[in-house]
Amino acid sequence: MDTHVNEIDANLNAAGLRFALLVSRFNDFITSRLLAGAQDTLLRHGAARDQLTIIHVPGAWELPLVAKTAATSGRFDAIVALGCVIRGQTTHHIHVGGEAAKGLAQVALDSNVPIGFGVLTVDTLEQAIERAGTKAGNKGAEAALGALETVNLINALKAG
Ligand code: INI
Repeated sequence: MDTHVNEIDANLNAAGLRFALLVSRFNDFITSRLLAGAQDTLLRHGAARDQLTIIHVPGAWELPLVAKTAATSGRFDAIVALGCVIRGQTTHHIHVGGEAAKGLAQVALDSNVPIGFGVLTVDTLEQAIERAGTKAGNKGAEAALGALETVNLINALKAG
């Protein structure tokens, strides 16, 4: 008997796709590197420069609301959310990081627009640097790749 397993494997072609890159000003020293990684990744996968829109937000706390506005605008196929939450003397960072993660997940589910999660939550500045283009890679680049694969996957699924 001739049986086969159906399989859908998305490509990583960014040509023709429109991306919003949301980047927090808070901890800009780190988030600017995450942005550079995300932008570079999308361009190297075929995105057109004029299809990338960089949107600056105050901090990780504001990412979900701005992501929701971008997602529901109809202007973007995918979003990449970039931020950096570093542990402080109080529990403030826990609330900021937790709400950013929860809010972004909710926005993606509600809007059907994929959101790459590039918000670092770390204990020290050194850990942030490690994840912003040094020994632990660049989480902005990873988030961009995640958003790209997901939008192509959703489009492939819809195409049947
Ligand atoms: N915003 C961040 O992006 N990272 C942080 O580490 C951070 N901490 O710890 O305070 C932070 N706070 C600012 C917050 O995101 C809002 O912009 C601010 O509260 C104004 O609403």
